[in-house]
Amino acid sequence: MLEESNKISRRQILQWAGAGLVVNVAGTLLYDPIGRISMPVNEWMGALLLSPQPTPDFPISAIEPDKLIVNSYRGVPSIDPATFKLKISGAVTNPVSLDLATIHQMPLISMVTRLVCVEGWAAIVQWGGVRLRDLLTLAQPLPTAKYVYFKSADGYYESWDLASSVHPQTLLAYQMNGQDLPAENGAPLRLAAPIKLGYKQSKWVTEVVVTSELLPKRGYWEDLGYEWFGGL
Ligand SMILES: Nc1nc2c(c(=O)[nH]1)N[C@H]1C(S)=C(S)[C@@H](COP(=O)(O)O)O[C@H]1N2
Ligand SMILES: [Mo]
Repeated sequence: MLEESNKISRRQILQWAGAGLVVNVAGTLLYDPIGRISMPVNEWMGALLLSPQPTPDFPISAIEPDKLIVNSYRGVPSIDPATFKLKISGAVTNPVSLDLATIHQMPLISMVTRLVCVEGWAAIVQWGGVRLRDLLTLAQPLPTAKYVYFKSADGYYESWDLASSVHPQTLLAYQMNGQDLPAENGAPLRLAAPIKLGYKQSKWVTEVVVTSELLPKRGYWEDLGYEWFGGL
């Protein structure tokens, strides 16, 4: 499964190399074919190149359905999957609005990872969904892209750094423990990633907005005092 992402970034690196661009590990363009040191830091390419190693999967037999506690700050919003569209906009060259049929045609990634809530519980969960990086690639973030905002149908909101957003195990999931994602766990689409705490993993995501700046409203719990990065 993880082969796919390596292919994407390898292909992209080859394209950049073919264009004569030399990029260092931080994603700074060192020189262009004419030899000028010309371009500013390219956050999007840098994030793809620097994307951290995947964390190991648990075996499917390790899932803990009974340990997963539904944690929603204000109940379950109603969403009609037939008319649902995921919007990706902001600092991108190609804003998109995708229906669920389109998203379900994209490569389906499965992973078995641990969800950790700061309230003192954790559960090993199997998630199936699309990589956020594949969705972002469709929208083509601008070179200045640095953060990704998520808006949810219940009014919840979150912001992530770009590197975590393009991690190969950062999914917009639509399956959980081998079934369609239940409404209370965020259907039709929720964030799932083993690299961030539970509160970073927005359920009922309707909009993804790429930005170059961290905006004053950083996240529902963060604005009430929780730490922003929320890494694991
Ligand atoms: N939209 C939305 N997403 C959310 C929340 C929420 O209240 N609303 N709660 C967060 C918290 S604190 C946790 S621990 C996880 C819990 O996911 P679960 O309800 O599927 O167990 O969802 C996160 N995502
Ligand atoms: Mo949580």
